[in-house]
Amino acid sequence: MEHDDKIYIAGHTGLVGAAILRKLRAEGFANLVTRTHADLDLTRQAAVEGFFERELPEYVFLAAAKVGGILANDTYPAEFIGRNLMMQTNIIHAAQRTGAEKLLFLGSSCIYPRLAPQPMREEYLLTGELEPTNEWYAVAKIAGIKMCQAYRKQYGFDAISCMPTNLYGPGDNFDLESSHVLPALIRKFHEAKEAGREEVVIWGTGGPLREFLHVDDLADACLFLMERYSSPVIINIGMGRDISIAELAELIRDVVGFTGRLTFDASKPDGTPRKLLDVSRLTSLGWQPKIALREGIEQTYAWYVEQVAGGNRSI
Ligand code: GFB
Repeated sequence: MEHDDKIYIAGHTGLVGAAILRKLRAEGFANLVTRTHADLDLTRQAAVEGFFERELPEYVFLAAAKVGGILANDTYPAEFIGRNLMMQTNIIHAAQRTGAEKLLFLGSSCIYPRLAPQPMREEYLLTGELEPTNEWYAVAKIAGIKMCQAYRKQYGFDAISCMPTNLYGPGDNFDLESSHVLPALIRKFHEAKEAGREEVVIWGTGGPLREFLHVDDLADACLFLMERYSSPVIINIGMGRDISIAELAELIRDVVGFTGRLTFDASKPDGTPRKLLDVSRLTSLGWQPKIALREGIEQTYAWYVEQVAGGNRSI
């Protein structure tokens, strides 16, 4: 990518899109195109095609998606499969039709089989049953990966797909019903500390293991791959190590400074027991994450207190 190439970031207000936008600006890319949901409904094919025909972006980061934590996925299956299929299909098709140079599509570690051998290698995709709580999102994302591979095969379109692990960082969703575990626990511990409550409830048994990558590291990896990677083969992006939910809760409790007790609500779903990525393919290309988990949680908590808990934003 040259600094004056036109780059479209789809989903620039979300956790990942905002981080990619920050990284592109920091690297001096000046010809960046974004559209809010109000300006461009990505589920409307005609609107998306009109936008691509007018703007003719050369590079596309497809970070727009309907995302959420385990409860949101389990509660809104139609939205997770429908909206994601519509948005990604419209963007991939329009980008190819209007001659875009390259497109990066974002998959997720949660679309691998529920009981895939750990750590999960890219070739394990589609080798087993999906996790029931988010199979709808998973099928949509798998379709997006297949569409990128098909458009490369038939049209020679340089579309690549990456598979990020669980992400967190500034700009995350802190709504307690729809968010992922890390932001949810930051908010729960903060509010319990501020209110002087004695207890914080953690969903599930605390036993599942999860890998967490700071979203700024993900953005760095996305630019790295857009510049250097061109293949139909998907590529994992992660930290290469995981932590139990119970250990994560203890870590966040310590960072926030909550002194009460934790209780585990086993009536809530645990989800996949483990989904650690094998990151050797990306490591062999020369990329490494830079932000350690505790440092990333401390930075995210500081952002949350300033931007969200401080009342500067509704959540
Ligand atoms: O982050 P999370 O919602 O999604 O849940 P997944 C991870 C684990 O944390 C589960 C537990 O075992 C939850 O039960 N957990 C404990 C909590 N307390 C909480 C809480 O207060 N809120 C939440 N949300 N979880 C998602 C997929 O799976 O991974 C999505 O459903 C997406 O599609 C995402 O791909 C990356 O990691 O289980």
